[in-house]
Amino acid sequence: MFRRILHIDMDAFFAAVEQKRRPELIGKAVVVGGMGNPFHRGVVATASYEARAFGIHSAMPLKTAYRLNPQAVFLPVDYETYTAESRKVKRILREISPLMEDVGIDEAFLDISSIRRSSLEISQEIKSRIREETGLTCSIGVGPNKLLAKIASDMKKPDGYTRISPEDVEKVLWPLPARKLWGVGPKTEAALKSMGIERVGELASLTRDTLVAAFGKAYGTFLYEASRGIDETLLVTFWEPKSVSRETTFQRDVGHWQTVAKTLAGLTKEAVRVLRQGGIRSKTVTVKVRFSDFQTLTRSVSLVHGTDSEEEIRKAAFACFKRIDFRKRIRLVGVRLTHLEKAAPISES
Ligand code: TTP
Ligand code: MG
Repeated sequence: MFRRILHIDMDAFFAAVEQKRRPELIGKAVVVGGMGNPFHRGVVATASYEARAFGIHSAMPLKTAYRLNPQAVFLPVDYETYTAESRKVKRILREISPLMEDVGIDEAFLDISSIRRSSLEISQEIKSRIREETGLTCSIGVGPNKLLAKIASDMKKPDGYTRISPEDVEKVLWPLPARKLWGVGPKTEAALKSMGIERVGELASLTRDTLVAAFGKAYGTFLYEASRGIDETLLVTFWEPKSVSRETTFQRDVGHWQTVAKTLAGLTKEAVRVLRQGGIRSKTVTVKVRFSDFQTLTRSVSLVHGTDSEEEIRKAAFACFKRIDFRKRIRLVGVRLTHLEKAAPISES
């Protein structure tokens, strides 16, 4: 079975955050870098797509950027604000799947192999949630591994969605310059050039022995496999969740017990899915209800053993729910699973 990996990369990240906080900059050439003064030293961290049209790009001296477009708006780098936005994005991603690898301030991998929805649907949900909660856009790549997902996210920008399947390797991967492979930097690029290799396809024409002789066993093997779209590396997840929760606010306050119960069952199912996907068990189930007058009640049940059984957790959730006096209309219902512990590792099936 193939894995399904997403790579999410924010569009013109620093510049987009600046445009969001100063909407008068939307549609304008914005250059973020250094102290934001093109007459002082410093390089471009990023440029809005409008500025890129003038040939301005990351790592270019601010002075050069100014020469290319003196009308551009130059702004200083404000890491604190970008980090805060980055955290919001990562939180959304972790809610979709706990198997998230945080790669940098504006990118992450997400393993969605065990989510029973299409990659497109999941990506649309990610995009709309990021847009709602941060006002920003991202591009998403889908592939059977990190290597191809990362290449895919870069193929259509901004706000793109690109899928590369294993059959596409020849058509999509081989025409690309070799440095597009994650792990091929300028040094390798130069070494390959001296061997007459510029494209991934040309790299793929070399034997494993040739590559190992030129680059050593580990890196030579990496190049051999990468040029064929092969990448078995797993996501590196550092995240230890403290709770998994799902809640929903009704469009209109609800007076029917059955409706709330049905919603609670759905939310519980969702929470259990996330739990299982992370290979986690929970020992405490809490249900939260908010009434139309905003009075909020929670009820908890502790289990003897940690569990990831949907039935057990649903029963616990309903035991909580039944302890809530249902005399007013309900505005919100939610379930939270806490006292988490690692289950035995899930096997790939
Ligand atoms: P990138 O994802 O490479 O660039 P980007 O998000 O600005 O644009 P794109 O739409 O092409 O993805 O980098 C993310 C952020 O990292 C970027 O907004 C600014 C910062 N950065 C630097 O500070 N210096 C650099 O040389 C690069 C490449 C990025
Ligand atoms: Mg980006």
